[in-house]
Amino acid sequence: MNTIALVGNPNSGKTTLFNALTGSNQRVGNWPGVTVEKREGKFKFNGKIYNVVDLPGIYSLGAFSEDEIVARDFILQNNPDVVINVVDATNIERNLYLTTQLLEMGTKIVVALNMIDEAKEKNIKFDIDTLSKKLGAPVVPIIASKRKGIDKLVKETIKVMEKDIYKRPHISYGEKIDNKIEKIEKLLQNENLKYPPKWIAIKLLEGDEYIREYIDSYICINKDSSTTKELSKILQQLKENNEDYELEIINKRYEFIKNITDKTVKRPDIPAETIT
Ligand code: GDP
Ligand code: K
Ligand code: MG
Repeated sequence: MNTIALVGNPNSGKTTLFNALTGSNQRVGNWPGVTVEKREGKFKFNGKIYNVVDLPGIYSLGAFSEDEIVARDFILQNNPDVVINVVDATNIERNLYLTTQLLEMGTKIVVALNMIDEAKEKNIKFDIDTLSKKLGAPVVPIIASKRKGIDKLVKETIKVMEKDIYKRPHISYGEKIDNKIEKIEKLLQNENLKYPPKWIAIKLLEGDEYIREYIDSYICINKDSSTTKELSKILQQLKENNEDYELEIINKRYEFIKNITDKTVKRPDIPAETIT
C-alpha cells in the first residue's frame, strides 16, 4: 500500500487535513520509544487504498527535538511515497523553511497551500504556477477546514506518486560549502547508510550532533576502509578548525525562499502613514 506523510509547521492545519482525508478511518498511537503521538489513517481513491501518516508539527528537520527526529527518520527511513507539505499561506516565508529541508532530502513533495481563506482576507496573492515551478513540486491551494481543494490535492499527490515530472531545485549554500558537500557526498556514495549521502553531508556541515554520532559510529565499525579513513580525516579537520556552517546554511535557505517569494507572493502595500 502506498503511504503519504503529512508534514508541516505546528498549526498549519495538518490534523484538519488528515481528518478531511481519512474521516473516521484512523487510529492514534505513539511512535516507538518516544511519547510523540502517531496518527495513522486510510482513504480510498479510484478504488485504491492509501495510507496516511500525520507527522508531528515541526519548524525544521534538525535534531532539535524528538518531534523533529521522529519526522525526519520517518521520511528518510520509512520512505513514504509522497510527502504532503502543509503550508500556512498567511505565513508562507516561515513555512517554506521546512519545505527547503524537504527538498534537501530529495523526497517527492506536494505543497498543500492551506488557509487560503485567511490569506484572501489579508489580501495576499500567489502566483501558484511560478511558485510550483520554482519549488519543483505541485502547489495546491486548499482550505482544509472547509474541505476545499482536497480532491485536487489528492489527484496531484497520486500523480506525483506515479510519475514525478518535477525537477527539484538546486539550493546553493555558496561555493565553499557546496564543494565540501560534494566531497563528502562522493565519499559516502557507495556506503551502506540509512540516510541519503547528500543529506548527511549537509547535516555534518550544519554540525548536527545526531548525524555526527551516527557517522562516527559508522566509521568506528568500518575503520579499515579507505573511505571511512578519508571521511574521518575530513571530520577531524572540521572539528580542529572549529568550522561551523550552520548559520551560513540557514541564511542560504532563507535566501532561496526570498528569491522565490519575491516573485510569487504579493502582499497589499503598507499605507504610507503607518511607516514612521
Ligand atoms: P496542526 O497543528 O497542523 O495539526 O493544525 P490543526 O489541524 O490543528 O489546525 C490548526 C487550526 O487551524 C485549527 O483551529 C483549525 O480549525 C484551523 N484551520 C485548519 N485549516 C484551516 C483553513 O484552511 N482555514 C482556516 N481559516 N482555518 C483552518
Ligand atoms: K487559524
Ligand atoms: Mg496536529
